[in-house]
Amino acid sequence: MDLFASPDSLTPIPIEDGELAWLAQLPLPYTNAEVLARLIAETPWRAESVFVYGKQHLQPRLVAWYGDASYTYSGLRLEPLPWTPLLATIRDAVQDVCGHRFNSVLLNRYRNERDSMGMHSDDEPELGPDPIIASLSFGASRRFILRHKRNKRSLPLDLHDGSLLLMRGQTQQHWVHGIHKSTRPMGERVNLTFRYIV
Ligand SMILES: O=C(O)CCC(=O)C(=O)O
Ligand SMILES: [Mn+2]
Repeated sequence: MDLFASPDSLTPIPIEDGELAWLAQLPLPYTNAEVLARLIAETPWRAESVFVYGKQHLQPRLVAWYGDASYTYSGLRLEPLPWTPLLATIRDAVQDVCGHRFNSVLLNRYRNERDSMGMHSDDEPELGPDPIIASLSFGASRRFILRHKRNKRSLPLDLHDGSLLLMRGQTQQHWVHGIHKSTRPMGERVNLTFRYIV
């Protein structure tokens, strides 16, 4: 079955050298506002330092890592927290829509417009070749930029409250993505990227 062809689920976003699909609102047994408030309140958020080009930096966002396996990200080893009932419910809803299983989730909390994520690919060896990554957003809309590694073409996507973006196929091989800082005041946003650690 081609899950990308089902009209009541994900809509494909055509891009070269990759596969993207999108759903405006993931069906959940809670409102988006309830999920955002609970994720902010219940998560042991961490401000992590990472090594980039041999220098230590504090990441401009807060993070938490949940799941069944540890993960190395920009030289940072993250030991997972056990799934909470809320995160397990969300994971199951994401799995139903994507037709794919996930065993880990990285939570990123962007406190305001000054928080960001640098351009990168989710291509760590633990993710295996052609990883499938489901990105779910709550709270303030932020612009997610995809940029093709070779021809530098860029695709901006506004990821709004409750939306789900699926990246799969060769997307991580050929594209980088990230969230820029903004000068316009913005509220809190929490993004969850569901992954499968091999
Ligand atoms: O916050 C986002 O939308 C992007 C998150 C992301 O790229 C990541 O966690 O690897
Ligand atoms: Mn990413």
